[in-house]
Amino acid sequence: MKTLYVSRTAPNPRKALILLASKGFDIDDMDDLEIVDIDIAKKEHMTDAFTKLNPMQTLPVMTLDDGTVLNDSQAICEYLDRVYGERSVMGNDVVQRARVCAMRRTAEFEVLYNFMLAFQHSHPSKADRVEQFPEFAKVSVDRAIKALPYFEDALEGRDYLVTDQMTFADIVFYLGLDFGKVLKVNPSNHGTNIARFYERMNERFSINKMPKAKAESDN
Ligand SMILES: N[C@@H](CCC(=O)N[C@@H](CS)C(=O)NCC(=O)O)C(=O)O
Repeated sequence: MKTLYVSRTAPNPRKALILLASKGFDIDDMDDLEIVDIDIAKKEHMTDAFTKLNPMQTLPVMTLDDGTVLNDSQAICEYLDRVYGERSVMGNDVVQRARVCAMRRTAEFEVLYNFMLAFQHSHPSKADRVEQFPEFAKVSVDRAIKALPYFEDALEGRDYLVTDQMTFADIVFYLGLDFGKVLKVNPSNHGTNIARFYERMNERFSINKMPKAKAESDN
């Protein structure tokens, strides 16, 4: 049995959960893949057992049947994309794949990553995880906001960033916008195209719409 360790509210694990959901899979009812919920707030990702699995103490992590451990969301999503479902969200030909990659990396480095840095440098729960420089939080938020017009333009007259179907770049950009809300950046205030895009993605993939962790008594 393959196992995917996640926190259902954290952006990087959500990439994998949304990818599978977008391909029509019920993540809690898959024949060959078990989801294990790890509570970051309770520091379950820092236990000895989890650290043995992933010395980086981050989520998501995936283990394969042959014992392979994947400890990065991009690697896990590449694997899931190829193994599950017909259509590739990474792109269906060489040029499409390269364009999805470029857009995904821009969304990741300019938007999601800057919001994550802002969170790490300002939130009390991260104080024992990183050396915090609170002034860096605002700089990072500003940098993410500065990138948004690029995406507003890319969404002009279209539903998704790269092709007429949802790709992994859309998933990462949506997660960037969604995490920005934690930093009080409202996606509705940064252009009509972004607002429309966010609403549509959120309708399908918000934390509330996605399957919840099973109650402990169910396990
Ligand atoms: N490169 C990693 C980064 C993963 C990452 O930073 N995950 C966050 C959740 S979004 C985490 O596990 N944070 C726990 C912590 O910082 O203590 C990936 O993309 O998988």
